[in-house]
Amino acid sequence: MTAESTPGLGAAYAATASEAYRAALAVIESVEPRIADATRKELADQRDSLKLIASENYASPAVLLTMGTWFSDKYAEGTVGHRFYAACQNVDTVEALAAEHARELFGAPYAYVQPHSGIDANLVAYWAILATRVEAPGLAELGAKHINDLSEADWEGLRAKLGNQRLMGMSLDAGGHLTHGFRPNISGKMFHQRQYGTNPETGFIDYDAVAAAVREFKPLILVAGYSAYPRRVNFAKMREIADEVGATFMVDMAHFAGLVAGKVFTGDEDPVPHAHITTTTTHKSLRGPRGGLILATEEYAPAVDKGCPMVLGGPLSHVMAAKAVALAEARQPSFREYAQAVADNAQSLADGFVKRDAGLVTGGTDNHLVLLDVTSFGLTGRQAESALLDSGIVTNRNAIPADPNGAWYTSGIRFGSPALTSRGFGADDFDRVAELVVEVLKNTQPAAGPNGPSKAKYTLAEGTAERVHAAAAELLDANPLYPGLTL
Ligand code: DSN
Repeated sequence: MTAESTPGLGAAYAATASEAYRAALAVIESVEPRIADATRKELADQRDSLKLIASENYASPAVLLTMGTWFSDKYAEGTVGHRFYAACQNVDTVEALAAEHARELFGAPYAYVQPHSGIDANLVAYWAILATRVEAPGLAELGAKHINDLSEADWEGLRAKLGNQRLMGMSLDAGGHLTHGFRPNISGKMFHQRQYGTNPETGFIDYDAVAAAVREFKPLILVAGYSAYPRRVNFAKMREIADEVGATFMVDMAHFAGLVAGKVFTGDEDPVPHAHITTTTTHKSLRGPRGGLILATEEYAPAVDKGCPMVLGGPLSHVMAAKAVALAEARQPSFREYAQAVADNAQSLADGFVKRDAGLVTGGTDNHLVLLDVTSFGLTGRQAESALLDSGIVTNRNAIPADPNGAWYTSGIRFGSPALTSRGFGADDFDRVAELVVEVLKNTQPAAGPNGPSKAKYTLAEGTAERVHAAAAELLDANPLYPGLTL
């Protein structure tokens, strides 16, 4: 796998893209030179660092350029063929194409491409489920067609029912996402919530324990999916668990959508045939523009279709256009090679840590991410993240199950393979990355602050940052980002 064979990222369009970016930056420069400057610096920084944030990637120039057009200037509330604004014929073309690519790519009966982010997608999904499972039957019971026809008292009764439903998702420290019912998030406030964790011994999902918790709590919605769980999920089994109590089964595949699109996750590991609703972002392993996407069964499609203006502000038509381009790229056969390389490279990174005695949550990975327990180096996640950044390695600190340092300082560092795989990094390169990470962490010591021990302060042995920077530069030079693109 090289950047050349990664759809849209090779040098084929480098000359044209260079011209386009040079012209765009000259126009920006004439209005606000500091923004042009920051834009150039951002490319340089992304080119010059080992980007290992599991939720990030590099979109192709075709995807990026698609976002900079006049579609940004158009209001288009509503959906294809049913807008609250006039003159949406070209937005209709864009939205219909993006949805068609999404349906074909994921084999879903229905796709909604308007969500601005993953959180928005989850909120639209929750409200679509509430509308389908609570509001519609409530209206039928009251013999009304529309909520505007209800008396004040009946409306208050229905509102109370909407606000009295149950949601169960994976807990944040086990690797779930904020929007899966974490109390401080709106999802934890909208619903009565309970969370399932992982087996404290192994770190893996214990399906029998999930089934027992679901039987006891009887949620309206069971959510699967994760942001920091380094293992695959059996979605067929999760659907059976949901069916037992009549729960709607929702999967948030934001992190691993690229592995689903690239057919690395198939059968029981492909959420789309098993979930009633599947949500995702489009910018992580799927390698599209920053945004969200929802796939649904026919039963939930009409309610999801009302996402804007029910939950969402006006659709970002320029981003929907870029989603269409990215989804077209993901439908190319070479995207499957990319997705397989993402999984193989994460495996190589995990093996590289294990053979160097670094502790991993669950002992390894079989998806695109690795969760390193940095207590084995005597560090907090915050100290490790900062020392790695000093050495040109960009990661993010992350809680581990039952984290003794809480969600701010944490005890873990999360690594992902999607971005560097897009640059063409292979298994040997990822082993070298593991070596460099371990070198930094072994040379990092916790330090005291003015008031005693600190969870943030650290010292890095002299020369480490320079040595690791130089070694990282060799890897980066061998696998250039946007080869041939010059500003
Ligand atoms: N920010 C995403 C992540 O890093 O996993 C989830 O919201």
